[in-house]
Amino acid sequence: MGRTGVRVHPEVQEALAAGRGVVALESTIISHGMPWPANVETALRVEEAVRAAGAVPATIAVLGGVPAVGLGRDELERIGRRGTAVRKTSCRDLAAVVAAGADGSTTVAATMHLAAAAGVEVFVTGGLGGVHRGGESSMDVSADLTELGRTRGVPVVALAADEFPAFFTPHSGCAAPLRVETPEQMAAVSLAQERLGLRSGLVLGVPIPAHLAAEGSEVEAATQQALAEAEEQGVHGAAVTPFLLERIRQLTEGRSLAANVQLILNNARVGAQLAVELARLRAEESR
Ligand code: PSU
Ligand code: MN
Repeated sequence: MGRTGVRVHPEVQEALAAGRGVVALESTIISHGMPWPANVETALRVEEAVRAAGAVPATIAVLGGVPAVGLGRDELERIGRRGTAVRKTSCRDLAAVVAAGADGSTTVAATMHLAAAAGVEVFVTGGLGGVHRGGESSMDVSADLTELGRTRGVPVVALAADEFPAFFTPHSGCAAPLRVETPEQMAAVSLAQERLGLRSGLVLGVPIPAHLAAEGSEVEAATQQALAEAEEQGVHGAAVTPFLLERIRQLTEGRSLAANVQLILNNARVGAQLAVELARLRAEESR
């Protein structure tokens, strides 16, 4: 364990030392985003997809108060089986979970923070936290966004699309400010950003593969219903997204979960390609 108090898995340590591509993965999606055992199966498949593309996966969580970068299979299993009994841990919760010696599943924000502390640059998720519908009155804005924008001006890029993708559909109605055609092009942007001394994160939005996209209809109707139920039942804050994901899964009879699994696998492949290219560019530069 290094000065940062973060435990880095030996395989991840070796990959970082050798300048290989490493992809960080969050764990709230495992504890709060999917039911057991689909959550553990998916986490293992995502790690496998990262390996198949030539990079090393580093799933991040807090285990008994120790932030861990890279989990063993038994550790993934522990987070997945305990599910929502594990504390969902965003940046604001991190210190308390560590001090309590508890287990915590890290959100995008907390995962990015720990990944950066360990020197892991590329991070893959299914869904980035954002501003909930009605956010103008609830002020519920995910710390994922503040953490990403810690230094201002986050380049927001869409992969081979003009629109920034939504979750279950490629169409959000919002134009993406920037576009790249390939993960390799994104690696070049990332390296240029660093060389320019711009220290903020970059977001690459990967559209859900066309054959999985639910255009409007089913998922949108389920989302509207789930949102109304959340409101009725007074669900708010950190509990909103887990509530919605589970309710939408029930209402679509599992079809939303199947799409969620596939889109994360696709994102993992893209992220791994990006990490491998970034490592290659760095190696080329240092020759
Ligand atoms: N969106 C999803 N699935 C998820 C999440 C978001 O489609 O599992 C999780 C991620 O871990 C994300 C977190 O970082 O929810 C955001 O939570 P909050 O809004 O409480 O910051
Ligand atoms: Mn939220």
